[in-house]
Amino acid sequence: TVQAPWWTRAVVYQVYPRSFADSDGDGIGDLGGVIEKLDHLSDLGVDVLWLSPVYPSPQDDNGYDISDYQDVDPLFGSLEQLDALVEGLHARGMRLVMDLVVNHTSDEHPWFQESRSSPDSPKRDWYWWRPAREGMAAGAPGAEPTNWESFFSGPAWELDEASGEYYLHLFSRKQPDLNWENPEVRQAVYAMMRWWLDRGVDGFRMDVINLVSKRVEPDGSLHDGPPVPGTPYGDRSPETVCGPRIHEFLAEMHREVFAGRDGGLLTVGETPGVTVEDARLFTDPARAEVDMVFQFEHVSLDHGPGGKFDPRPLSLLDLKASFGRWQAGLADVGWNSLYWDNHDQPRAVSRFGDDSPEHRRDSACCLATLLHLHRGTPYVYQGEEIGMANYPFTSLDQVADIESVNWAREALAAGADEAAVLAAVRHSSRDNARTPVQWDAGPHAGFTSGTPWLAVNPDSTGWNVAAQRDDERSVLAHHRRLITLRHEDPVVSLGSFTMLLPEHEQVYAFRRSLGDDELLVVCNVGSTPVDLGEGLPEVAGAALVLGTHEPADDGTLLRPWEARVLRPA
Ligand code: TEU
Repeated sequence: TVQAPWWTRAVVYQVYPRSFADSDGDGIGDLGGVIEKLDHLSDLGVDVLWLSPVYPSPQDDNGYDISDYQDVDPLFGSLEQLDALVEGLHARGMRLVMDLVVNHTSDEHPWFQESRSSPDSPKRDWYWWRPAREGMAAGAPGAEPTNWESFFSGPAWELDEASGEYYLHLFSRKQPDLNWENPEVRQAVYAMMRWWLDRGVDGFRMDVINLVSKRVEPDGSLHDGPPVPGTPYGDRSPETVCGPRIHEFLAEMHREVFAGRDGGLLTVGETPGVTVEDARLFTDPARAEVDMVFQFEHVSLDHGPGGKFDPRPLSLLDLKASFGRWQAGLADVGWNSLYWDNHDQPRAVSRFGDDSPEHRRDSACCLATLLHLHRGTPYVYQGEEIGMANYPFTSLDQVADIESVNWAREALAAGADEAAVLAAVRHSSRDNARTPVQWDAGPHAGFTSGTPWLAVNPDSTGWNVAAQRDDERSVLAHHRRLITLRHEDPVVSLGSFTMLLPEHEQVYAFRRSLGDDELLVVCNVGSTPVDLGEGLPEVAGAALVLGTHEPADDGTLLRPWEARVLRPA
């Protein structure tokens, strides 16, 4: 039998460096700050650090707009500090995964500058340049080459006055899309990746990697998407998500970059819009593409018809049906990654839990238990391990993220009510995840000695790492126990998954089995008690392996947000 890969037992921790820890007092987190906090990560027990981008960047999208792939932005430190970070992690038995953002560069990257310089530039074809729509004057409303909307509001095409042509940017206009159809582009990306691996990093989290293959005709034409009601745009997804050459490109990348290197590496593709069927292909080891992908289904269930800024309540039945399908779909082939939070999502305890003082600790622990006991590799986003919550924004001026800022501007311009716009931003903004990590109860939560670039959550006096470090009942201690359990118990890492009580409106329950061994997980996903009654007879008499409420009751009554991991008698 083949030995299971190391990452089936691993837990990954994401650092968003701008908001993690500031070592030089400029109010922006940096590599020095990450290095100072490495013991926090080893105490927590995580195996891998995924570092969001630290490369030179104009910071239009907080570093996801890269102007040099092979250096570190002075804002964050230096290449020497990056080397020191790798060394510090390796010395503690952890690995470093870098963010790889190659669907697009910054418009200030020399490749784009050269591409833009002239239609005859040898790099013109490294990006997506297209003339205005046939029969229309460049710059006229609706003359964009296709009807796609950008992720950050407005059309996905920007007119370059000098040449009269448009370039494609699925994200901000300062993030032009690279043309992966051009083999020179792909080889330049692979060479850059090899350079980082040779330097000692242990893998990549690949930003929107399933968008790199667009559906393009042999003559170079791209297609409009079907109209999106209530907007002037068409749906770009069928034209850009998991395009015709995506598996070819990832297999090529694997051959060119990863083949022949040792098995200590980790690759995870960020793949919005991916289906279970696509994910099986991406993560089937026999196909050699990537180890796992981030899917977005469970974090879209509370989006209304108007998208993420039009939220609706989450239905637990939908959540269970979704996770259940992903667990089943990748049971025999492929692998799941498991997450609630990252730098793009509102805080899980506020979104899926209950962040009122009464239930915050318990719901944060319950959600963590639920996630970490699934089959797959769990990802913990900075601050999640202490139950950090959404920020109580009271004004749009407090928001910095380009996605929220652009969306709010457009909504207000279209006549939306200001209070409603603020409420949507408060609920859904990515800045909820980007407020500084709360290290202690001191000024600016110990994040910086200067003025933080984004305000610290006022709840930091009560909710911080220092207050939780030695408290066995804390959210932090609970995460430590969950991580240890995954390391030590093969049922957690490798056991099969069976959903139980799929129709129960408040209980999330499942079984994990490996050989003769079995774990039963029962979670009360609600702020009122619930009695399991006759629903799961195995609960009575089962031994508690790990729970949110100890000492546990061995009856069938679950307290609000109580989660139990049980070993049936
Ligand atoms: O995100 C891609 C993505 O699909 C979304 O999560 C998106 O950012 C947005 O939140 C949609 O509502 C990745 C990065 O994680 C994100 O921070 C970047 O802004 C984006 O790509 C562009 O690089």
